[in-house]
Amino acid sequence: GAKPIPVPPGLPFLGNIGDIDRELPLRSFVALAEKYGEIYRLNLPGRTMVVNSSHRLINELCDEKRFIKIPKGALDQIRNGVHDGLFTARPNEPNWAIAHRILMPARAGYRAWLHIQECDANLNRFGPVSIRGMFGEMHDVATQLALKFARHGPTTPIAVTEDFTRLALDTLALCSMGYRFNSYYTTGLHPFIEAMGDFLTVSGTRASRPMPDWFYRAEDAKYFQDIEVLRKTAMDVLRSRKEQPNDRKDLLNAMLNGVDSKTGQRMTDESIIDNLITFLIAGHETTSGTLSFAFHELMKNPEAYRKAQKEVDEVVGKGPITVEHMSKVPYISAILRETLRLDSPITIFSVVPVEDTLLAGQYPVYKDEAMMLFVKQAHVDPAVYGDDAHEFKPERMLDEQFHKLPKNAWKPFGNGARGCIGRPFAIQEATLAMVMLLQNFNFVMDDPTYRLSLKQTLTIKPDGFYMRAILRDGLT
Ligand code: MNH
Repeated sequence: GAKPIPVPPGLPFLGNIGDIDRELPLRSFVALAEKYGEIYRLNLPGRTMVVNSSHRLINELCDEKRFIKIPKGALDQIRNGVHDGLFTARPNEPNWAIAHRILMPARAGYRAWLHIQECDANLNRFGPVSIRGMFGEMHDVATQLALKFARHGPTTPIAVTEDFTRLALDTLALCSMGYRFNSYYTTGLHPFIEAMGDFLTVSGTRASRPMPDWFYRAEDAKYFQDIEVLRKTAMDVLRSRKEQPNDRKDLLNAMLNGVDSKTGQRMTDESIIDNLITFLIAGHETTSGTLSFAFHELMKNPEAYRKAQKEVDEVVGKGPITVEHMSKVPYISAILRETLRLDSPITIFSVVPVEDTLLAGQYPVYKDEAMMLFVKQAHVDPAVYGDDAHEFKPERMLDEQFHKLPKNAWKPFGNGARGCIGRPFAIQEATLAMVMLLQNFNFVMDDPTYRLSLKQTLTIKPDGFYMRAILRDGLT
């Protein structure tokens, strides 16, 4: 029979809005899950959301016939800048399907690609572009990071997350459109990066403004100016590529030259610009957060650190790192998977039921109501990961164990057709960075008493996490 979904007691009119920490919403979602269990509903002004934290509910919500993605909250606000780009498109927006077919790997490999080998050379694609082919440019940017660490010497604290954000942004811009931000060689941030950061922050706050819109006139003026900066930069890159075509195997050429297999249509300039900006938005914080958390886990787990460095020394040694090495470091891959389980940078994403329905055969939920998939919490469900679910154990993510996980038990990249399109890109970039850094440096925590604290924007990342990098025997 039907069972009511628990609702934390709230205030009249404001509902549960006061139950959500404005700085770190994650903290509240975890606390409420611990108190109310695998499912609870929050009443917010003008809408409700149902927060799901167990594997069995997440598994059900991954059924794309019953539940679809409709961007809400911050994601809906991001549409002000990138419209129906891949990340923010609503169901049935034709530009999504066209871009998806042009940029997704061929159907045959698609399922395997989503669930199995990230580093399989044949499946490892971004539409017509092979991720392998991007290795050289990824290596170029990773080398700039290593050089900076070496320049710093062993005593300067490294702002870990900031430097990985530079890596992620520079890598994306270079590999997707041949553009160099040169973040390791400038003091301030590139105007595009500055504008993007502010645009994302305000997209987040705009989604839950306590005051009426006229109160935020100045903030909005700046917000729409920032959007202009983003679009103008992308438009300039597109225009110069059209004026001087080249045969780079990058995402911009894939979008410019791609023809949709189903409709025969090409992507419009608007849609190309939307998606160029989308790749930078969707790909930089997530990849940077993953690397930051991975190193934090290594600092806290010396045994795993030792094994990782040993693997790098045995597989790569002191010589140059090549693309072939990327699929030969199973322990590093497992570290990234385990990091994405415990520290998923995207902690939560949402879908809506296509019609009124019951969850787990008992909880009534409504058409178009936000169903939150709280994957970070489901990733520690003892029903799947056991009593040591909270412990960092890369061994459980080695291929053999990883492929035996129940369906939808590991969802850091989202789900189905709306799942991450940049996954092999991110994995190759993160693997390379880890291998290069472990090969060349010994890392220590700058403050050995540091306890993880989190910063939340669209994603989460460590706050105030500093390491120091000690060269092992000169850069290779
Ligand atoms: Mn990525 C969608 C996580 C790296 C481009 N990405 C998603 C979603 C998650 C996600 C979760 C689904 C969001 C939702 O359902 O609302 N992404 C990640 C993580 C990493 C990542 C954890 C790194 C680690 N993503 C990247 C990179 C790129 C990228 C790198 C670009 C090169 N992601 C996307 C795009 C989408 C997406 C584009 C939207 C896909 C679609 O809906 O068609």
